[in-house]
Amino acid sequence: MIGVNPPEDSFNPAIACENEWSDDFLRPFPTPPRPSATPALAKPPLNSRYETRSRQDPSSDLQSTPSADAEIEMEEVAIAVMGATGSGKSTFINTVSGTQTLKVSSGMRSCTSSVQTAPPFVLDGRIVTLIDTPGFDDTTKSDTDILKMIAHFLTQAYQNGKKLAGVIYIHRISDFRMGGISTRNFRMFRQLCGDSTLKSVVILTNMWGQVGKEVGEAREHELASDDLFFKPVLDKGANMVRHDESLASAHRVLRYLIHNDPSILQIVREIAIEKKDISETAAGEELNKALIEQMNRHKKEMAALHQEYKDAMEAKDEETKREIEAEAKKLQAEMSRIENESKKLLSDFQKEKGELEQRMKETGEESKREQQRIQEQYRKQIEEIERQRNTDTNLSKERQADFARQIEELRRKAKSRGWFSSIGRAIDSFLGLS
Ligand SMILES: Nc1nc2c(ncn2[C@@H]2O[C@H](COP(=O)(O)OP(=O)(O)OP(=O)(O)O)[C@@H](O)[C@H]2O)c(=O)[nH]1
Ligand SMILES: [Mg+2]
Repeated sequence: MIGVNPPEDSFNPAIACENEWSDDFLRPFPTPPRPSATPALAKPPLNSRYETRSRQDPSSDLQSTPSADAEIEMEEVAIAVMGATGSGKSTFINTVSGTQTLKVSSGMRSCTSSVQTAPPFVLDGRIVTLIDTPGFDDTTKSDTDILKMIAHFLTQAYQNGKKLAGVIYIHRISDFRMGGISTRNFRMFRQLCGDSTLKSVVILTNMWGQVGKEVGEAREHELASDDLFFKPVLDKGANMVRHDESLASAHRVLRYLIHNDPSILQIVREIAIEKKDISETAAGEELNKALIEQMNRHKKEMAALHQEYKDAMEAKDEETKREIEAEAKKLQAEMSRIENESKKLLSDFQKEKGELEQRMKETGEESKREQQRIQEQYRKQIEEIERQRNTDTNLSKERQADFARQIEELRRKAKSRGWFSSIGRAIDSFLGLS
């Protein structure tokens, strides 16, 4: 198996035809585990079965509107979404969380420059929070800053008992080739995750509408079978899944992960358990390697410029001299930037982490009071809806369902004001990045 096709012996065409995902686009892919009737308790194995939800029962397992009792039992899980700038991370999260909370880019500049979350939503009996992360090729922040932000966020989440069910890595199938930036992003991603958590990784390919079917499939095959691209992670248990922009497709992707046991990513293990500094982590070393490579390249370029300058002097070519001087200035600035990045990477991350925790403790009380105030507002709104519901004794089924939905929505909003929504901002302001 190359990670994109279902094992032949488990493929059941009859089931696939009953399924609303049985169109040509989705057929070649393994369907994630069927949600259990008691989702909070049962954990079906990954990829073990094919989806059998029939058209007669379309709402059976999509975003549910659980009763208050059911909500108490629901497990909360978080999933991190990573990938290059402009790959569609925020769009995917907005689609699946049913909000427009996260800004989506409209041009070449990076849009998401800090780690942030969308309001949680319910899927298959889990309360799911998706974590949006900036790509390592961000146009406004350095790779060191991005690495630190992600490392702080995930470490704090782990230490505060937040369960990470997995990671989605988004790749545009429309990309003509896996260029330098994509490769660098993916290398960093690998070092953040490590090998032992790859079963909790989904490589999501999107933007299928931008390429012809045959071209897309050929690229997908290459990505899945080349050692330079996704093959090594697929061999170690990651899944590669197509996303067609629809909500059903996004849910399908999430079902690969939400029933997983919590994963501890390599970066979190290294920092929170092994007490390493960021420069000693695999991701830190990878970044440092990239910085050294860049620096060496620029040194060679600078040496070549020196030679050209000498030649221009001998030839008394003033115009070329000026051009070379301008180019050398730019190169020098870039070399200084790399040097700064390197220094920042060597800064004492564990000390920084301790200070961040202290800062969060100090502001904790204040944000708790703010959260209580907001939750009180939501509680009052819920009471008002319940009062309306109880006043009218002849409510139609549709109206009752509508009230239940409104109540669930308010509960969801109240929850979204929780820990996740403030941690990203706290890290940004602590690192002086906001
Ligand atoms: N056709 C198509 N366009 C998409 C899809 N996902 C995102 N886009 C478009 O791609 C652009 C970038 O999307 P974003 O969601 O901002 O990407 P991002 O990965 O969050 O980008 P950064 O925040 O800059 O890292 C936007 O113009 C989106 O409308 C998709 O699945 N199909
Ligand atoms: Mg974004």
